Amino acid sequence: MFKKGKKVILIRAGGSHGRLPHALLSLATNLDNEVLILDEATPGLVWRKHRDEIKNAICVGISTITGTYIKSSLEVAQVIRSINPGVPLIWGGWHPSLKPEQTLENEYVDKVIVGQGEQAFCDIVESLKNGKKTDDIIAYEYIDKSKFPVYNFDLIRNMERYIIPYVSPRTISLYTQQGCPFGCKFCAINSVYGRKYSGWCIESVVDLIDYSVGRYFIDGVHFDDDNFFIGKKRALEFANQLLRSNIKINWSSDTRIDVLCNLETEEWEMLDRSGCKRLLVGAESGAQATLDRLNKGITPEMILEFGNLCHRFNIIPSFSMMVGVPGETQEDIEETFKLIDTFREKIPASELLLFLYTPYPGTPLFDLSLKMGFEEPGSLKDWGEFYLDVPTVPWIDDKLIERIRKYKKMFARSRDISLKNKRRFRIKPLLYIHKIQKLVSKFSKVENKREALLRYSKKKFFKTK
Ligand code: B12
Ligand code: SF4
Repeated sequence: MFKKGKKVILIRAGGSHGRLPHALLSLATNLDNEVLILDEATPGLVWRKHRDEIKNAICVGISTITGTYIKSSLEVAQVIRSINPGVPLIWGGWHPSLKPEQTLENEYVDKVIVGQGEQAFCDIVESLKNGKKTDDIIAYEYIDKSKFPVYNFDLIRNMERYIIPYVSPRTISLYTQQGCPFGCKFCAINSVYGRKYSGWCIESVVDLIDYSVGRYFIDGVHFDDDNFFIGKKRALEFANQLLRSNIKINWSSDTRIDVLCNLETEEWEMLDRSGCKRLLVGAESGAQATLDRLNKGITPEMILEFGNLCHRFNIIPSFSMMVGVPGETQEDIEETFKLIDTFREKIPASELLLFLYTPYPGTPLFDLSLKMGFEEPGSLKDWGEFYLDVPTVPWIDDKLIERIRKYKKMFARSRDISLKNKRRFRIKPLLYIHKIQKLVSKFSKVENKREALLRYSKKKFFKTK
């Protein structure tokens, strides 16, 4: 049996770009055990300071995506092992889900969880506590996300570091929906989640935002969701509830051009009024042939129409595009640069995220890339050297890389969407007490509710004075 005080440690290594460690928060909120979240993005994080907790840990969960995050995760795993050689290291997240067998071969990996980890991780921790054996690779069926509680932010320390600096002075990221029914051929999502998708109900999302406005004084939310507008009804319901609850925030999200082009004028107006300030879309290419290769289901004309609609309703269109897609001709690439020039000319508020095509495992274009001469990294360690700005495929040359660099400089990567008038966030104390009571009982699983209530109110009143 484990001694009291033993914790489950959850780690995200590498940078965060201000994003909340959504995976770790979701795992931690759903666990009954005491959890310590160690996010390497925390300035000044010193592993040695957590020596005792690491020495006594039940297990350590490590989350990673493909690329340099793996390198950082392996470095951290090494540190953990040097402190506690026997602690089980359980890996999860996109890369381990896409390459479970190869991940398991690494000496710093004891178990791999494929896909959603909330329930599987709970079960592993229980098994470890009871000394029961489990498989080394564990994959559960996709579980409806609305079955999991929304994040308990109290599980992370110092929320301030998750305020996305380049989006707005006080914007946080949320992840409220998982999975996507579309089938873009460069995207790994289907190979992990099938085409299933689900999310928290909008009421919980709005509650969490309301809570974060009161507690952390945020004035913006960015949705890291796979596709916030998948259910257009859900997204519009969100806008509507923000307006009805009179919550004044600005917000932005990822979405699809075809869905947005089908919105009615009144629906666009509602987005505008609710504080929608940026929509990030996978425009991908200016060439129809490439859009078809990627199975995007859009045309260059729709991309421009979307940009114009954003312009009309005061929303920043943020275009994510790529060049070097397998099979692309020089003419196709020229079409993309031409379209980017048009954004600059006609939609000056546009933002551009321009990428080199990179093959990710589990995607249909990955297999095609292999056939076209791409050499797949042979181990988990080698996947850690898979850099974004270095071409990974033989058909991308230095000239193209140079051109991308030049174009990137011409666009603002991210504009400020902050609310200028912070005074709106002053909250009436009496109303607020009632609200905190409701929210504390909802979110505070780990600490004495009365104490938490007092702590929150003190902080609140201190700041609003
Ligand atoms: C936010 C985000 C970022 C952020 C922050 C990343 C970070 N370190 O947290 C930033 C902006 C930095 C980023 C950058 C990039 N990203 Co990104 N990003 C995302 C996004 C939108 C959300 C990630 C997230 O927090 N998800 C929410 C959590 C709840 O889901 P989750 O991570 O999948 O976790 C679940 C399971 O995986 C599992 N799990 C996860 N970790 C663990 C750990 C344990 C122990 C266990 C048991 C289970 C477990 O359980 C969780 C709960 O269900 C995802 C899309 C997505 N659906 O996840 C893309 C995604 C992860 N990104 C992707 C890509 C490609 C990139 C970029 C290359 C994009 C680009 N072209 O610039 C860069 C990579 C930069 C680099 N250095 O290599 C791909 C990754 C594919 C892959 N093979 O890894 C994704 C999946 C997008 C996609 N649809 O293809 N990204
Ligand atoms: S790229 Fe976006 S729309 Fe396409 S499958 Fe992936 S998440 Fe869905």
